[in-house]
Amino acid sequence: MTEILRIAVQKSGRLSDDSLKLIKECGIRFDNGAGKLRAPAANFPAEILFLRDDDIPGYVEDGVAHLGIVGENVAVETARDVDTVYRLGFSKCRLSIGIPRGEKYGSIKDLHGKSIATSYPRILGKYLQDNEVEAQIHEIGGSVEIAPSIGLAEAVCDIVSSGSTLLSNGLQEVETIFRSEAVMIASRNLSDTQQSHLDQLLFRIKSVQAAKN
Ligand code: PRT
Ligand code: ZN
Repeated sequence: MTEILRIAVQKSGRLSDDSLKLIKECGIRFDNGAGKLRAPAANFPAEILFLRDDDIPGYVEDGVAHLGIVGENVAVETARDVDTVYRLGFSKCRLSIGIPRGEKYGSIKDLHGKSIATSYPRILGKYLQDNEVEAQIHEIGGSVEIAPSIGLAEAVCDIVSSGSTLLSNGLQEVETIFRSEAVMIASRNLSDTQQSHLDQLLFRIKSVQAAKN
């Protein structure tokens, strides 16, 4: 059983730069040459794995990786058995409902009986259930915002940051159902040694963040 911490970060995408920056700011040196999928740390008992973000919670649950950095939206949607140990404050976004621009909207109840396209069926399903709204959820993997204009669904539920994607697809944001930021997740089966490496890492992250404020 290895005693180092395997830290899974997104290989390439919106989380990648800030995840690596954070690890470097914690004083951990590693060589992330192009195309590398794993990189041992030079001066900390850790190894960095570069993965697709959607795969990270599963790897952490299985203990293949011990820590991971993902959007909270992905952590919650995948519903894996992992602990969220720290909120990292970057990659902030929201999961919102969008409907065609110009359509009237009073409340979430207006979606009763409608169809909604999303890549987040679990988070959306719970929100609808909590609000006693019965709607049909169409799960699609991406390009969700196109769904209303091609007649696939009457509304969408997708990640929004600036709002320009909704706008350019003729949609208006009418309801935010979840607010997200990057989080650090951890396996529930860490050895005592790994837990003490994690405690040390969290201490460094807190120090880095305190220095910025
Ligand atoms: O390849 P891989 O599977 O690893 O990456 P990915 O394409 O699934 O994820 P990526 O890199 O797009 O996003 C990673 C994480 O960044 C997400 O899970 C969120 O937690 C966070 N994040 C922050 C965002 C955005 N902002 C964002 N704007 N994720 C996606 N978007 C997309 C959104 O889906 C929509 O299509 O950007 C569009 C909306 O942006 P605006 O600015 O036009 O509103
Ligand atoms: Zn992804």
